Amino acid sequence: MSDGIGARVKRKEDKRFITGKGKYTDDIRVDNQAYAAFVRSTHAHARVVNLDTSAAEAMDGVIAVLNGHQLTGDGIGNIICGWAINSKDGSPMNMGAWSALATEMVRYVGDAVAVVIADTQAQARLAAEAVEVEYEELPVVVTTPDALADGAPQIHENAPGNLIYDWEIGDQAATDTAIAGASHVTEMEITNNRLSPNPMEPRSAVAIYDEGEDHYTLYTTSQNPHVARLVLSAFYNVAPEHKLRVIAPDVGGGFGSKIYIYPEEITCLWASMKTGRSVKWTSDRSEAFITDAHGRDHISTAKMGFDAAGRILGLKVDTIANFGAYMSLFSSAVPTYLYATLLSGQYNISNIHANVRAVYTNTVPVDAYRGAGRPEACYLVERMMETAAREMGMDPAELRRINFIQEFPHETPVIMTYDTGDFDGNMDKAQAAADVAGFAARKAEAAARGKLRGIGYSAYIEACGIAPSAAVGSLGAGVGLWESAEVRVNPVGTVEILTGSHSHGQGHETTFAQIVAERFGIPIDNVQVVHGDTDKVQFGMGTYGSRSGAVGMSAIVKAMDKVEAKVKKIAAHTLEASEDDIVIEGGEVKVAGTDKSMAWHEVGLAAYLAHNLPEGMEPGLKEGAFYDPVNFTFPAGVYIAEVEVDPETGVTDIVQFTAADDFGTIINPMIVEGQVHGGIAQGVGQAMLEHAVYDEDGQLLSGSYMDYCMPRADDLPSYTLDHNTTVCPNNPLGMKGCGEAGAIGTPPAIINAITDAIGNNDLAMPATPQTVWRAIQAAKAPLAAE
Ligand code: MCN
Repeated sequence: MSDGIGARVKRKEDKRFITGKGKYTDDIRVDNQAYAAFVRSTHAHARVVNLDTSAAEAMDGVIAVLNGHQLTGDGIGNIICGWAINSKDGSPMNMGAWSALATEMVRYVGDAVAVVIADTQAQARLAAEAVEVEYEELPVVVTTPDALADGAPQIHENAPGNLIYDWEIGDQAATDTAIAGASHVTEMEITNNRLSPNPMEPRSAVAIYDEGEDHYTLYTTSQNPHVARLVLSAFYNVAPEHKLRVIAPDVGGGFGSKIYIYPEEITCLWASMKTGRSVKWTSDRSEAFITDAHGRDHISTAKMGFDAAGRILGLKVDTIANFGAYMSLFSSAVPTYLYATLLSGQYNISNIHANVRAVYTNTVPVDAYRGAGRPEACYLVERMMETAAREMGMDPAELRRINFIQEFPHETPVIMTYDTGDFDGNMDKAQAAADVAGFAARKAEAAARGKLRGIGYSAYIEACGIAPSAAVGSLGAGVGLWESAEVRVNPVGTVEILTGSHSHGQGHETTFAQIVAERFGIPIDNVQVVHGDTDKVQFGMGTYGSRSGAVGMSAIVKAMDKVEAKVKKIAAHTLEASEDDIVIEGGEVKVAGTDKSMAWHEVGLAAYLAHNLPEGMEPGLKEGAFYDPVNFTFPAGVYIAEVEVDPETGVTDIVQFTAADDFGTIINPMIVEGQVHGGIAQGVGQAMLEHAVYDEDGQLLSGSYMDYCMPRADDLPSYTLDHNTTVCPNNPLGMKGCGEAGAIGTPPAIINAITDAIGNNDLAMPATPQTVWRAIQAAKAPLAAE
């Protein structure tokens, strides 16, 4: 099938995107449109003493200036919501309340204290500047270690010492014993730098309250509109679920930052009801820097013990995760279930113990960003492996091979059961594609040009397909993240797929159509994928955790199974054959081994002509399914970076980058390669360029593209990609997720390559020229002292 599984079909959706015909939230124009502008705290921690809105209210075009007292007075938007994680002593996590508009206190620069609704965006923004807020400044805490220091400023009353939880996984005593008996122990302090997500389309919301119907509609830049509807109604009390429609139209990237329900959506819905106007808010880039949830921001210490042959005996990790000023929806799960459960990496490690403390600081909330916890785990494990190899005088690839898990399923001591993999095979492919054998010659040639050339590995593994109900239930969280689908065959044989997944750059309109084209033998253009609207799709969990292939497409397969069963019954009845002899092939429904057949569209029509149907069969051809995975999927791969560093300036070029990934069955290799390319670019950004930096007063210093450096084309090499396939046994298509791999595997490969080049393992991300230069000088210092 030319458009089916494995075909490099060009993305159907790109025609509208590249011709400027995409319809994003900010493109929505509705009657009675007004605009919102938020008044935001300029202090990182302060008491709100007085709010004077009189001047703003008198300005041209201003409809209302609304504050947090009015909002909470209406019983709305006091956010206390998060994935429940208990501390190791059994106590529940300490969650501070987050009002969508602050009342008494502000806790980070950007915290909203009021909203102006006006006829135009310019009028709203101007009036927001005229709102006078009197603050009483309070002491500020910004960094992760400072948050836990004795006497640190208290950010939420009910989180003593700013501690949200103190959680552990694994066997501490066994791990300590294993490491104590090791012949070599590698110890490191590892920081995972804070990142700003930067999707191309900033967040936006259009809220429409229909007083006649007492009904709300919200257009929003969401990765999971159904979850948004549920949370907005069940937790924030904005509107009853059946009176709220959430539509996420075209969304220009999210990378995790559009999973949560933000204060702006709550406020716009409420403001629409209050003012009787439709309310639109669109963030600009400056606002995005200080309000979009940041990512990463971990500080860890780790010890890895090895026996004399290089086999890992134990890994002990202590991590502090900075959650910013408030907990957002999934933040609690990121450094626990998504991070600590992957600390075994690709290795057979009998003893692992991880302790994770989560803390509040006066910074923007931190939550999932592409990879969410898994890049942090991979970075820690892969930096440890490379450093250990150097310390033990071993080849880093060989050390990895000695420890690779060989047999599957494999249960790790941090509760994951890896289903399949071929880690040696990935390494073979990566080493061949990167021409590792020729590295020494390339290094010598670079040295002759005055450049330091280094090579670095990363063998990443990821748990995708979030999340099987059974696994989530066993971890104490009440809700699994299955997915739903509906397959509708129209009387003319065209097919509509309604899915709970949401595409915001991943090409679902193409890949989802490909599996239908393959199964029913129809052209891909006869398949329409419908998503992102709670009025059209009954329920869905949305897109994150590289789940749409393994979970969302599996739900479609399940629904197609039911459609196929009915199609066979109809064809058997019409063609007077046994159902068991009916096959669907090349757009026809045939009796195997005969010339009897019906065209696909004829069966479609027959399904709606009730008088022709088998006795008792209901008319129509529409089936739905919910798919709950039995396990995560475990994509894995080996990435190899080669860099050249200028020792005079620290300027680093990535001269070669090789990625060998195992994503199980690949539906569309072109889309998968695009996903990997994008992920690597973000990984390069984290490793070498990006850093969200606060000063000691809690002001974001990197709040614009003048200071926050995004990867540009000339920062990126031309990648060499290869694939190794072990089919996932736990979903019907055999797929593993690909959407985050690049962002997970890349940072350690790059830092391992730079540290190899400069001969100093102590190098923090982002490896800017200055950081690299300093590390080169530090490596020289002992020599200079001699
Ligand atoms: N696919 C495939 N074969 C596989 C695996 C996937 O052909 N073996 C296809 C899928 O059908 C889908 C795409 O590749 O079209 C990505 O699938 P998957 O790995 O299941 O990931 P999701 O669709 O669930 O996307 C989520 C993932 C995440 S978690 C982040 S973050 C991310 C990412 O995707 N954010 C993105 N990629 C992004 N790409 C863009 N352009 N914008 C974002 O915000």
